[in-house]
Amino acid sequence: MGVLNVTPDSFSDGGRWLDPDAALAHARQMIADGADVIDVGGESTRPGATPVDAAEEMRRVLPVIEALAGETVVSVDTRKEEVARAALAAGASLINDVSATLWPVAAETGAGWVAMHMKGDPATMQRYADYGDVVTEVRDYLVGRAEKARAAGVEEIWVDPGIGFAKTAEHNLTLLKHLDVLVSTGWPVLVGTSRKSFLGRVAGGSLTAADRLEGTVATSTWAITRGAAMVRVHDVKPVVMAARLADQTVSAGPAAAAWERAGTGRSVTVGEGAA
Ligand code: HH2
Repeated sequence: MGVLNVTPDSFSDGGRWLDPDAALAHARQMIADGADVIDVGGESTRPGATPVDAAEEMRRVLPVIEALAGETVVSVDTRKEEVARAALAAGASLINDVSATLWPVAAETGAGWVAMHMKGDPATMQRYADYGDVVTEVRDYLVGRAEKARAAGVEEIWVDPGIGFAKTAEHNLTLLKHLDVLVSTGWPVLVGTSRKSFLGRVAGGSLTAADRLEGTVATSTWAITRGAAMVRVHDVKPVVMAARLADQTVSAGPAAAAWERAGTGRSVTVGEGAA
């Protein structure tokens, strides 16, 4: 899943793809580099980000979604029902929902749905980075949401531990270490570590977002070898290469199997991988 942030303030690429032509060119490059899904977002969810209203969010994402919809699978990264509905009408087929609340929209429209774990909202979430057992808590929350969505009739459901959302660096690493606990629930798992700040801290310094590529490749590869079915990244080309090697190394081909389980109707050839 290639990230396309049509925002002025995203933490690693804010302002770069605000112009629709620049956004489209970047999306097409990510597709050429091997992305299977383009995730279009119009509101930053970094800690402390300023919320935007639905009209502004739609103004940012809809032209890009309309232009891309015939070319690839498009997901919309939003917490707002109104934006999700408009994006689906414009051709998106997956709701990437960091609030994990929009399954009724997916049920009603037949769209796919990503449930991501977070506590609070982006403005407040780092206050809630407090867990007894982070792995169990995140798993139970996501399974609960996925079961609700399935009962409501959503067919394509993904779960995502929400790396960096109400989590310390230690929580992020623990969730990655025990990713198999989430994978073993049977719901296809999406993981987004791309350029996140814990990668810099773990490497012994803060590092700028652009310097977190190696950490992104390492953690995405780890996630795939632990059974993640999709990784959400800004730097598609290096991660696709690493993902393909990881998939070929893991003979069971978890990415392909999980995509089939998700009932997406899309298939990934074992050995080609998903990213
Ligand atoms: N991370 C971000 C945004 N959306 N969605 C899912 N499912 N999983 C994630 O880990 C995830 C996400 C944050 O990254 P980014 O979009 O690059 O930054 P910003 O929120 O500042 O636009």
